[in-house]
Amino acid sequence: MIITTEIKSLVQRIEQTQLTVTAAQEAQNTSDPALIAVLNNDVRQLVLALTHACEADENRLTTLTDEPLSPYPMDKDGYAVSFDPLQDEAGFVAAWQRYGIVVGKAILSPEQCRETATAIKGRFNALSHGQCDFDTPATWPNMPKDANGTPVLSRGFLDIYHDDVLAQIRQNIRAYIHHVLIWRRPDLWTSFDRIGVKLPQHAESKALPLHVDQNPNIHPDFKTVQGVLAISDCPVERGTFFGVAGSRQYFSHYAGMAKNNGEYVELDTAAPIAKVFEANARPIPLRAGDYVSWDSRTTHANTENISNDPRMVVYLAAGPAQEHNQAALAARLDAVQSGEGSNVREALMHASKKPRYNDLAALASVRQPEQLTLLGELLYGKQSYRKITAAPAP
Ligand SMILES: O=C(O)CCC(=O)C(=O)O
Repeated sequence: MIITTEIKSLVQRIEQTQLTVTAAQEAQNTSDPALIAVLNNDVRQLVLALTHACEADENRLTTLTDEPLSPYPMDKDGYAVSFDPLQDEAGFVAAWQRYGIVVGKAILSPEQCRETATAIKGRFNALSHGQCDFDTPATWPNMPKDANGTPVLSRGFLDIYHDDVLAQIRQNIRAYIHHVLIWRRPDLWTSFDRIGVKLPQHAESKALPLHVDQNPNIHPDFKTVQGVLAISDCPVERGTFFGVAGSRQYFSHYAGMAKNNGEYVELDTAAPIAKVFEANARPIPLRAGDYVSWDSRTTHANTENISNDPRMVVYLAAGPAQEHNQAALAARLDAVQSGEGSNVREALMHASKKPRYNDLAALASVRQPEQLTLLGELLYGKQSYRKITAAPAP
């Protein structure tokens, strides 16, 4: 086990202080240096406590093989069962090990979900100079497009990769703990990925086909994790994650389906294994604030939005920090600087293809600068974990 009483109380303190810092920033548009120092000190203590706990941890997670495929559990309301790793670490870890999928509980509070939804709608609205709005279908033909005529929203992806609204989620302390329990190490980088929006019954809100985002001919073993954080409830009809629990044990079947060296491999529906995947694929409906992570070897897709409300999610993940890899580090810092999304696997930059919408000037004009905490700076690669683990206690 990794979560100790000390870790729980540090997380609680960090959450409390973070709330106070945010309230002060909103009220006075300035940060209180004394509070920031308290926050940073607690983050340092947390990273150290997690380092010790992970070193002492005997639980080397392995992929369970030869298990019959069984669906991820649902609650009585038809939503995926979610686990709070601070309250039920064993349940969280057992779900991950068994299904290669786990849903974290209430990573964002209802208030944080509301603020995030408002911010996402606001950025979209600002990009279109007030001409296009999620909630008014008559305005959708005014969707912002780049010089090539490519819309900012396509196939359920909103091509915004860098903004404070994403930073606040990436440095969320509960998301961090969720990732530490999956990777069994505290020195992580956040992925740089997009926002997901499926407008109600829109042509760009169709289901994705079953696929994996890891090429077994290039990376045959456990390599990356992906995830979707629900900003509003995602019942099946609004569009939600759709996955085959436990399917990572059959990942090697994709070797013959990969058409090139890219990481996206679509399921060949004529392959014998396709019947197994199709029979076991299930929607994973998410409550607002819940967060599903999956091993990238898992067969997955998403469902169409046939409801009357927009699906709003954030694509989120983390993986081991590659601080020794100068090229990866430079790619990340460049991306933060330019606001561009791209696909650099070693740098945890997760655009599946070149982003379709490329008006970086328009994106920059609506971008709210990231207010990173110490944890955020570590997760972005702007500070090194080595400085924390090597420093003598203050
Ligand atoms: O939107 C989702 O729930 C899943 C999207 C997906 O298939 C992916 O990110 O690879």
